[in-house]
Amino acid sequence: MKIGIVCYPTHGGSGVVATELGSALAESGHSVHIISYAIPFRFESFRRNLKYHEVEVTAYPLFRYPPYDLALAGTIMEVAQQYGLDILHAHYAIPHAISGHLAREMLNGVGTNVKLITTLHGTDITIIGQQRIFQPITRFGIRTSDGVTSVSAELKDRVLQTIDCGAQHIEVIPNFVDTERFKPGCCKEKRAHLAAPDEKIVMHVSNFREVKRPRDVVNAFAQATRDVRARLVMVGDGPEVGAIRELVRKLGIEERVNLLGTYDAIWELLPQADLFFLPSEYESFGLSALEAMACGVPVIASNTGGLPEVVQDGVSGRLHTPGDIAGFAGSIRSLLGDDAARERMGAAARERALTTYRQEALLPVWEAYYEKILAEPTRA
Ligand code: GMT
Repeated sequence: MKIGIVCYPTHGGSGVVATELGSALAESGHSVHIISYAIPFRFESFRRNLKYHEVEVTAYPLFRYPPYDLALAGTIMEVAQQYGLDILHAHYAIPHAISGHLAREMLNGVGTNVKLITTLHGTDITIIGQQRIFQPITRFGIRTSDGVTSVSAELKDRVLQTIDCGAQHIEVIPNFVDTERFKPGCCKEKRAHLAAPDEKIVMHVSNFREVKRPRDVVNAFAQATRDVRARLVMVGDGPEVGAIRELVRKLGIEERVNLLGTYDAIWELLPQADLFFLPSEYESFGLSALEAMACGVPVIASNTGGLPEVVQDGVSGRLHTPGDIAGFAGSIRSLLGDDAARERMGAAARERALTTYRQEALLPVWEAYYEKILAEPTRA
């Protein structure tokens, strides 16, 4: 198949999922075209069948807001025509589904019949889709897509509650993980750079937005480890970083917290962790938790959104209500002090990643879904 994939290039789960799906499809022989406004951070260039097309957004004095959505629609149209795309897979409803729809409309009658599939990743529904002005356009993007997928069952239910679009129109296809790259025991030499040999490592990876509740990460860690040799490793960057630095200083735990900033090869760091901690307000899925699980690391996370579908409470980790600092601290403390329980949960986490979320198992699911949509009449 000839497949176009539209995504955000920035650090965030949707870009990772889109890029890794594109790479895996190219690897299995499809011709894949990634369309974005910058090279996505996990994009591996120089691969046969995998091309990157940049959306050029031109500034012009008349445009106070350069029309990215239109530049994207134009780029999609060009790529679809030049390479005869069968499928356009938009990751994120706004504006990607809308630009995809516009491109498909423009292509109508030019001999190219491209099918539009939209994958919903969560924030397109929970945050953007909830803003009054974006609601009708999100609904429109979903309704006019030939196929719509959701990364978790919880997100699908949420969409059905807010958007009248028909349950049969949305397929749940969970995110996958490359279990060859994300695996226990990788890159052991990195550990010495993160912590002393007798220190336990609690790791958090995110884009430090409020929805990730990074302050809760610090507060719960501080509460849990007052008399425990442990280090908090926080990876990523984002709007809350300044506040986190300040909080770490206020709590007097600077010596036990590493704020690493952005680190792309995250599969090198995750296996060094004793616990992974993600106390988000909401996660439609929680890809970083799955990546930690694939590395054999137990996860302490919140019990909202799609997280309980990924992390089984008491088996591969422990879940608590968002904001329950005492609950999170209790789990961190008890697991850091119980090597056997941590080992058991880590093994269960790896097993879950292998049995339910392995890239090789989910790639054929995507291929079958594309085939199904190709066989159906266009929705627009
Ligand atoms: O969570 C973020 O800040 C990024 C966001 C995105 O759109 O890239 O992630 C969403 O999509 C990921 C991949 O499907 C999911 O693993 C994340 O849970 C989801 N984030 C939220 O729902 C807050």
